[in-house]
Amino acid sequence: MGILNVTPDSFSDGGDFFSPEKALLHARQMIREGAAIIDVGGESTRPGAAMISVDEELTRIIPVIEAIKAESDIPISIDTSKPGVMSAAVDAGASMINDVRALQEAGAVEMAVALQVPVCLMHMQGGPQTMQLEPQYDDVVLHVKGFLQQRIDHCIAAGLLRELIVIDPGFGFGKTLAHNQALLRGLGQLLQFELPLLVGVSRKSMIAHMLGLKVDERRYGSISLASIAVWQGASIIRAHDVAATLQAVQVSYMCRTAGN
Ligand code: 7PM
Repeated sequence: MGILNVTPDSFSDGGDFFSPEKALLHARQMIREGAAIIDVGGESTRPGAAMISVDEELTRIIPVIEAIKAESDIPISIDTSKPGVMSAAVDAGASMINDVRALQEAGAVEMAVALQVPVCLMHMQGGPQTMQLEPQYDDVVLHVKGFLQQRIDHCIAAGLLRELIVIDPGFGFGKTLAHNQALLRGLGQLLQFELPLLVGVSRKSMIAHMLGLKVDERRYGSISLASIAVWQGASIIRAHDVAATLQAVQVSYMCRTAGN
């Protein structure tokens, strides 16, 4: 899953793809490099980032979704928590919802049920404004599992088909380095849901906390973490550097699943 941020303030690509024209060029490159899904996001989830209106989010993402759709059949995922954005994005051609708030905003579950598209439910402790202040867990893997279980149950009870659900432990969302490391080591425990597991570690600050690298220096660490996640059973990797990440996760997957 290639990351296409259409925000003026995204932490790791500095809003490089903010104009629809630049976003389209970047989408084309990720498609050439082998992306299976393009994840289009118009709302920054950067810690402390300002909230934006539905209209502002739509102005950012709809032209980009339409432009990709006009020349490619690649599945487009919409990174949003707002029901109005989910609906407009799917109308414009998106075929998946990626919600870092796991459909907890008012009306979001109902909208996902109405749209009948795959949905990624991600764990986050606190909100984007506060999540990195002082994250705490007794057992982060158990906590994330419990949260995902609750959200899965809630969404299914509301009418979402189980086969449309993808889960994600939300690396970096209200987690310290030790929490992120424990989640990566225990990632296999999330396979108990028997749902596809999505992991996003690309350029994240956990790499900086281990190695002290700036955001544009985290490529090799990102690729290594992606490879570990696939080794642990992840089936979708959300990444900025598609070609390099794909090569790494393909060899990881092939070694993991090879017969002998
Ligand atoms: C600050 C912190 C800025 C985190 C940007 C980010 C994920 C996601 C993001 C993830 C899923 C980034 C993230 N991360 N969606 N959206 N899983 N499903 O690195 O880990 O782009 S935003």
